[in-house]
Amino acid sequence: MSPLSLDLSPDLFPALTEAQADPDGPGAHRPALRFGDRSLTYGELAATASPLAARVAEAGRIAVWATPTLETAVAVVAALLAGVPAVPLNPKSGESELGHIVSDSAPTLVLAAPGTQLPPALAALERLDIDIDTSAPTTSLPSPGAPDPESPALIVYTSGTTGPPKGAVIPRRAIATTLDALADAWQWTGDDILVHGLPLFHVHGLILGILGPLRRGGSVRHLGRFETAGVARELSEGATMLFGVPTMYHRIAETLPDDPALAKALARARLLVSGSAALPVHDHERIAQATGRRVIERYGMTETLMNTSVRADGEPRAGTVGVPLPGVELRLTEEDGTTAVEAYDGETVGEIQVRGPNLFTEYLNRPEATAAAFTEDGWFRTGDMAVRDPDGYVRIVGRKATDLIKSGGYKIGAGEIENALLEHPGVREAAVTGEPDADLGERIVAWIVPADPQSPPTVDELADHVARRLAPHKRPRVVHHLDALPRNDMGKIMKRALTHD
Ligand code: MCA
Ligand code: AMP
Repeated sequence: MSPLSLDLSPDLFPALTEAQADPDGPGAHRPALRFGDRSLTYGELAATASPLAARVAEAGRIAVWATPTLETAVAVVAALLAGVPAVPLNPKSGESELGHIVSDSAPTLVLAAPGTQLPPALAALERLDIDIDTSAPTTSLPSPGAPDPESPALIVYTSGTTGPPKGAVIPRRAIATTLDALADAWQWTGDDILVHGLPLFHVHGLILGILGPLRRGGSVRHLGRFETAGVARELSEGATMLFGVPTMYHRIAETLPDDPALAKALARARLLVSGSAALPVHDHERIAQATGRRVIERYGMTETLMNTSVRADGEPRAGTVGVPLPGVELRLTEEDGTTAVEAYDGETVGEIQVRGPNLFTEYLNRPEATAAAFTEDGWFRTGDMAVRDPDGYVRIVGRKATDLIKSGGYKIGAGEIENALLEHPGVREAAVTGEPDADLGERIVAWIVPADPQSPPTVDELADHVARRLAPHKRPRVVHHLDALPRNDMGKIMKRALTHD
């Protein structure tokens, strides 16, 4: 069989293409992916992903059971080689969330690691095992041709304030653009070795954390699950960059006083990057003090990929997300959502709006939601509120919607949890809020009016109920029982009045 020759335009993974074209060349022997004791070089990745790409090439859309494993990385690379859109599924998603995602995105196939048991919600889908066989001959695809840069690469589900999650359609162009902009900001090259333990069904872990190193021709070592010991080990064994959400850096900051090896390992890193939520200044300072290194923050969103970052050659100022990335237009707007705030004074607050080739194309099957997300002249409304320092550094100060909660770096809509709680027989009324949490950033709090005040459902019961229906990270951590929810004259729940004591 002839080797797979796909002219990706723009070629998402030049190092992979090169390894395919010259399987005996030095590029083919460079490390690409490592998960625990399993790893693939670029040549091996090409050998295992290209036959899989050929098998999925005719599928309209595929789902990937996105466990934190080598199989997930190979499946997503195969989908991208084939030009077939992939929907990464959270393997901890509950029945109701999975059911929604599958019916909304209508994949024709689900790819999963061999031996994985899939839940009933996926039973109707044809299953394809992701076999990692590096001895397989590379295969040519039936209809190669360069996939259109505007064509969908990934559909990533993200929560809104109300209703079930929406599928953000992310084109190939946005992935290439955002990764190249980050390469510029971070001086990220093929010599970098990234370490992280992020989940692989979101932008941070999958696009930045797996596709990022592959686009540069570098490598990634995934921890399987986040642990400070794994971070210390990899950074002391040659890894140069660490990606994490603030909860991970908080746990690092907590561990540092008793773990000199972790401090030493972090001190060796070229770049420590935090994102997905704000890293509190206290954690920034504790890490800087123990390691002599400053964590830098970048700011992004599922719909926009990355918008700003502190640059590797810039000043790492705690509490800011840096400056707009190359190619990203960023403005702050007044309350009306269209008048631009001109001030760079560190105090005038406006909503962040962005424009550029890093943006998604649409919410799948949701034209009204897509239209509402953009201004008439094409700015995407992020809902994040910020100020700009005189030198252009952006500081995020809050968000427009109080019904969006960021917990552990996951965005969670209060509405979907309220709906799930209302399906519990012991719940008559429910409201959900977020409250500050040193570890998670925010924790989910449920305020419920029990159906039977004599035997209200317990926090564990409601947490299990939400975890089973939606996902464990959406479970309430605290439950308050009330006789009635505070409502205004219109009957709307007044969440600001929900405070204990
Ligand atoms: C506990 N567990 C349960 C229950 N209670 N499972 C089922 N039912 C229950 N009632 C399980 C959990 O599943 C988990 O299992 C374990 O107990 C501990 O759970 P938890 O305390 O919730 O979390 P954690 O393991 O301590 O996780 C903290 C974390 C995690 C590692 C920081 O939150 C995380 O990975 N966050 C990353 C989020 C992220 O990548 N966001 C990016 C999206 P087990 O131990 O088996 O796991 S934002 C994005 O992409 C934009 C573009 C951006 O800017 O980056
Ligand atoms: P998601 O929709 O899950 O992709 O989350 C996107 C949201 O995460 C953004 O709208 C911000 O509110 C938040 N976010 C991401 N990075 C940062 C950061 N470095 N600092 C503060 N908030 C952030």
